[in-house]
Amino acid sequence: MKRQDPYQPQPQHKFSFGLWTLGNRGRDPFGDAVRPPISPGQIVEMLAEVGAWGVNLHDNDLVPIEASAAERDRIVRDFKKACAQNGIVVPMATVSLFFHPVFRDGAFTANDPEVRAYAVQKTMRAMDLGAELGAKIFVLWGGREGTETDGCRRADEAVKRLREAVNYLCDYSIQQKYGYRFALEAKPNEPRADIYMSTTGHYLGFIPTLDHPEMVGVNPEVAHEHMAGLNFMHAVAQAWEAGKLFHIDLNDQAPGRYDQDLRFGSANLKSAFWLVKFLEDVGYDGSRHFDAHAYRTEDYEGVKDFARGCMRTYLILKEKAASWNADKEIAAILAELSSAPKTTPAVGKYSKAGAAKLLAHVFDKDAILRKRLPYERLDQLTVDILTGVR
Ligand code: GCO
Ligand code: MN
Ligand code: MN
Repeated sequence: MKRQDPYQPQPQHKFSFGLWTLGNRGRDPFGDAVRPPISPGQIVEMLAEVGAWGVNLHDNDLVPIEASAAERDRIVRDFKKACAQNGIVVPMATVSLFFHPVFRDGAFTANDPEVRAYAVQKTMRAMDLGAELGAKIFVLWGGREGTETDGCRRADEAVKRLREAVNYLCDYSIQQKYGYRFALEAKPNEPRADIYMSTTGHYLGFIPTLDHPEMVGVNPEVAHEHMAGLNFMHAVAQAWEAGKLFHIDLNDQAPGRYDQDLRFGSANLKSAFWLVKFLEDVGYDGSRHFDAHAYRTEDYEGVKDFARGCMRTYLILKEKAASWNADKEIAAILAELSSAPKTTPAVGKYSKAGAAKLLAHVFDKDAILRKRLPYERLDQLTVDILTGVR
């Protein structure tokens, strides 16, 4: 009997891809498309074939920006049918506020009030579309919300405009009973020279200033934090700890490069491992969304290889994380790291009596220093597990 592939994706893994990811035609700033267009219905079929669970979309990935109401309804009807036939769900929707030239100076933060109003209207329509398809997460990525010259507006004015727009959209969701949770996606640059809200941490600071902070969280992306030279898992952990990890964009990226959108785990396997381990350890139960695309050298068979690779790598790393957690030597090191003499005063929450005790305690710094911190061994054990020799 053939053994079942342990890395075969299942619906409970919640792997999703954007229409724009499998549908990416390999265009870049220097060269034209290398793959022919493929319809949303065909992408959904492809997703089912490779074993994914969900498909996400921008409004205009599905409905052309100039479509009439009747065209829109027909397209949505056909797409819903394709999703149902292929057993694919739509967990997240988003809006393109970057592709059309009208957004050349941004959308919610643009200087032209007409552009700002149009951006809010376009987002409301994208929310209608997503709700019709069953999406409960709405991602806002401000790709054009930024500057080349900071002479164009005061940067705090941009924050105020962004707040006004997000507040408006939250109220729209409440009024329409859509039940959306918004996930704000940060990026430091590209396509603008500098984008406002450049990291997940910036958004975590912004969210508590909103009218409905409980409706708004973040959508951190591997590539975006790596472009800023940051540790992605740390950003994810802070979002998680704040109850704000509403969605996640998985891909890969070498720091200091252009926005690469590489297959998950293909550039920095070890960072990907710590990330997967974190998500699995804490029990994150949202989508594992891949916002990446195949190499420009691939055809559509290669696009499937790319999609399968993203999910396979995630599942391999999930298995490695389980091995890491079950490893006796690692467990012993971890236990040793946080041991301390019984006489150590607990800090905890401040009390007058506790503070007096703490102030009176004499710390033996030489004894503290004698304690070993075998991080070299710990990290090598991790490498052994990751490379399959342990
Ligand atoms: C990028 C972004 C986008 C967004 C998408 C969803 O670098 O282009 O990651 O792919 O995730 O627009 O809003
Ligand atoms: Mn990106
Ligand atoms: Mn993204």
